[in-house]
Amino acid sequence: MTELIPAPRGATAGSGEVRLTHHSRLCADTATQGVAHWLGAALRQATGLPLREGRELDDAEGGIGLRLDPGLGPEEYRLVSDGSGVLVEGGSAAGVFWGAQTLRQLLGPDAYRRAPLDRDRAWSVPHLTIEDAPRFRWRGLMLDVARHFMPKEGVLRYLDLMAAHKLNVFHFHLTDDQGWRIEIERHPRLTEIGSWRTRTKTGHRASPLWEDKPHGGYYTRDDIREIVAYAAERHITVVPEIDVPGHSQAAIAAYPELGNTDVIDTTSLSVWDTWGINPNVLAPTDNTLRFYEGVFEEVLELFPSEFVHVGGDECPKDQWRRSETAQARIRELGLADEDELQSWFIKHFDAWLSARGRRLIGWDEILEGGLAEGAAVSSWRGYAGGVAAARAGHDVVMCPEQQVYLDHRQDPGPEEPVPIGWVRTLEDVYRFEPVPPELTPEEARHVLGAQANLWTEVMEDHARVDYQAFPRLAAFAEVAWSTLPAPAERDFAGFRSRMAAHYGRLDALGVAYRPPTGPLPWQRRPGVLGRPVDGPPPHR
Ligand code: TNX
Repeated sequence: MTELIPAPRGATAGSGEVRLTHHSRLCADTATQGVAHWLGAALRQATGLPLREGRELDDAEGGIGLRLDPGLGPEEYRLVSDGSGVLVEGGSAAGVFWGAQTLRQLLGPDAYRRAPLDRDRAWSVPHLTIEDAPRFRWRGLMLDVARHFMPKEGVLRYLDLMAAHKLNVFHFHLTDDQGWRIEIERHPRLTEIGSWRTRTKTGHRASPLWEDKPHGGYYTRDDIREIVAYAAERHITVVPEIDVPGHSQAAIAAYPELGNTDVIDTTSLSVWDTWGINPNVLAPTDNTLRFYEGVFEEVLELFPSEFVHVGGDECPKDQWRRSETAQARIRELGLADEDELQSWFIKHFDAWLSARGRRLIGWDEILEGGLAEGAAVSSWRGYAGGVAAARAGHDVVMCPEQQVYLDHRQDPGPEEPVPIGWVRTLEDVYRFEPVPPELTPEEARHVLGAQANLWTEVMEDHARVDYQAFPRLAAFAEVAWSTLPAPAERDFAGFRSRMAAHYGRLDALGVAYRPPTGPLPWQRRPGVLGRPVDGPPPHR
């Protein structure tokens, strides 16, 4: 019952239990009313108990009480279940919310259902005390909704799944070569044209197979507002990503003047229908800068997050080398080469965002050619970028593809339905260490935390996303939240035995995870197309 994931810092078992009944109340102080609302709604639907809400904690006697304890750290909480009921205290509403997540786990898997299986069953929380706080303040999940669109309902569901795992940053990858997914009022063609493609490559880059069916969709401004508000109710920050200057073919298909028109006929480009690194990148012109300032202005209106992600990854420089316009810009700015031109492009948006009180974050390629002061880095090509950035005083989010790219297959077996060669097992994820040992304690303070990334080239629907995400996201959550020993000393067997209970929660939540024994018949997809198992990625 107390097989919690992620594992708490400390737990002391008592004897006895708190029974929740039709008389039990849910009482919260003013600062934690929002948490009480969330918890009440979740538990009422699962249990059928009325759990009447009140403001006076004394009224909670025998039930559930929530309140702030200013003596605790911002996301820290204490949960005490004893003869007087269950009391969850936190240093902030967020801390109480994470404590409420723990409480839900303590009630057993059926506490995750949307309707009671049996209205007469007993609900109880064992007597115990839990003291808990996260190791990192950035516990992220990136979802790529560009390669395969995930309708709004699915995104809200992922926010619920994140909350259940105490993850608190949703990195929303909204644009890419294969689709533009956010309505921008002043540039309507971005979604009119850029959100649909006529067909899709099935399998990975080298696959000869296609699905000849239009694919697309986008979020309206109100959809985005709803997603951001829903996340905020769950103490999750949404960090939007608009990828520039590479990964932009969908935008160029919509507005051909954004591309390198002196190198290719950009009017012939359509939203990309295959995977890989795309040569069609933005032109480094004033027109492009003004266009994207307009885009970011609307993005800032919708997303209150401190950080705004500008991508910056995988921007081939070939068109810039051949473009007279790009070369003229290099000369005019006195830059050494095309890498510095990319850096100039990113620095422009760094200054633009800083002037508006926000901070830029980008993939580690933004380090090449010099990084703007104050910018943060998502270190994806391994640790090196993150180490260099932290040493140079930049904040870092660690998301190396060698461990936390959940699009990579999770088992070398021939039945694995994922056409990507590299294997990242549940244990690999569990032994992921976000802070590289070579950093000094001072440098290590720049590691804001860790993030798992879900790129969706090979995940065409919900079930595929679930299959890739779980159970590995549970291991990742423990890495990001819990204070674990060094990778080699981590108790993976213990984690796996706690997972036995956690699979029950995931079942109740309807998560189509990869079963511990391997793919079920309907999950298999024969014909592995892609790079060989364990073949080295090209950039390592
Ligand atoms: C690299 S990670 C990419 C993505 C792909 C991913 C596939 C990053 C910044 N760029 O565009 O989807 O590999 O694993």
